Amino acid sequence: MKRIAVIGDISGFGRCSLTAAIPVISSLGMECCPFPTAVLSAQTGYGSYHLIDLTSEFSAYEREWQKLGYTFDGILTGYIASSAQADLIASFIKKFKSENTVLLVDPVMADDGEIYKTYNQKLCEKVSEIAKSADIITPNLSELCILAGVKYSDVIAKSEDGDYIEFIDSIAERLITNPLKAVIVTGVRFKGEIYNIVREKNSRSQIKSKIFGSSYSGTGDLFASVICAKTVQGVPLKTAVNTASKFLEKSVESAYKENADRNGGINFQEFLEVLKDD
Ligand code: PXL
Repeated sequence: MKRIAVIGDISGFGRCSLTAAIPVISSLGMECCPFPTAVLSAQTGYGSYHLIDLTSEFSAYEREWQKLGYTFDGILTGYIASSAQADLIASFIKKFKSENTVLLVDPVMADDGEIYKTYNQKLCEKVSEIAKSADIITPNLSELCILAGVKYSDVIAKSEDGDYIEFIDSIAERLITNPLKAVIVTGVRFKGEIYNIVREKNSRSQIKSKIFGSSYSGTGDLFASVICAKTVQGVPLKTAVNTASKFLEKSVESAYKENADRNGGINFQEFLEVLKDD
């Protein structure tokens, strides 16, 4: 059975990070091995939460995995609790990534032009370094801007231009340097629809979906989990993005129709079957 290590937090509420990755990867018939970076009572978008940073446990946890001698077909990284932990993750990747491992770095840092409450510039710089070692990255627009050193407000200022998608793609293209093979810019809003832009070395494609309400917690984590699992299965990237977009569209629509709180995430549990379509 294929095996994917997922480095991310476990949050009691928010349907994000590990509570998104475990069901997605498992439903696609793969073993999901969680490497928890933090435990939170709820994701940080909630007004109040309790956060247990697991940085001090990282090395002991990793040592036990080394003793087991397992290898991974995929490694997926997401929410990082501290800049010291980012260094440990970089070193984990060196130890556990083989030539055949798909490394997907979801550079979780920011949304709507604002970095997350528990992030700072130093951590963002380290996330950017880790992203350079990936095969695939899945930034949202805010994260793309941080990775490329571009001002978010300058990009948003162009959001009414006819060539907005091409403009964003040109920023993504600049990030493609060996070993990074693909940049997928997620959740770009343009002309009343939402786009996922797939930039590979010599090609671009985009998949659009309907917009339902605002941005919901966990969508980026669900998206990255689908792409990582499908890529490990050998599914072409564009097909994987198509499936992930359909899965998210249905899950967001269901949450929207329920009038659900954006912090609580989306109703993906109802649509895990959609993932098996291709
Ligand atoms: O979905 C990204 C994410 C993951 N984990 C935690 C978060 C967030 C975004 O706010 O707070 C704990």
